Amino acid sequence: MPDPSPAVSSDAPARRISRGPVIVLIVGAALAVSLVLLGAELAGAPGPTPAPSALPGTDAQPREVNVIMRDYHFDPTPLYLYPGETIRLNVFNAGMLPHELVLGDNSVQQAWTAADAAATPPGAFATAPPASVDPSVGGLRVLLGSGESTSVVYRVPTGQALQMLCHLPGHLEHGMAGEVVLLSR
Ligand SMILES: [Cu+2]
Repeated sequence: MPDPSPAVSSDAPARRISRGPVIVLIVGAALAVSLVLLGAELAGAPGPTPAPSALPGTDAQPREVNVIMRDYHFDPTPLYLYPGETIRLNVFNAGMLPHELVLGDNSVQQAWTAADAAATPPGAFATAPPASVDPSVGGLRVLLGSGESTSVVYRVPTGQALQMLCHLPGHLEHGMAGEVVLLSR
């Protein structure tokens, strides 16, 4: 009498095979999702990176440049600017802490380093006096609390190496420095 096991054994591989495509689909879907996420990451999809290929801004039509401040870094870095162009700098503080954006050359950075150090309150509950520098220092400085944003129109100077730094006490030491790359027109 023939054993009925062939029917069973032919059933078993069929079940095993039927699971195979499901696993392949799950792995495939996970791979597709991670490729999409990787693609978004590489393309800088969520906004802050201004395309270096954009045309220089003018007084009549400032170029929109977005910078997001996070806890201890600027996004994007490097920041691409054309010397002499006019930008509308939209700054958003997405960090939990207050942050400062100082855009300027070395003398501008030094002036704000000193001003912020002088304004630092001596105790935890002391109120900080507002930091300021002589208007002749130039440059650009934005100070924002967590979740705040602002937009400023700014003419990028020519012939200066620029940096984007946060001089609030301890922040630079934590790496809150952004590189500025000046593009040729
Ligand atoms: Cu900061």
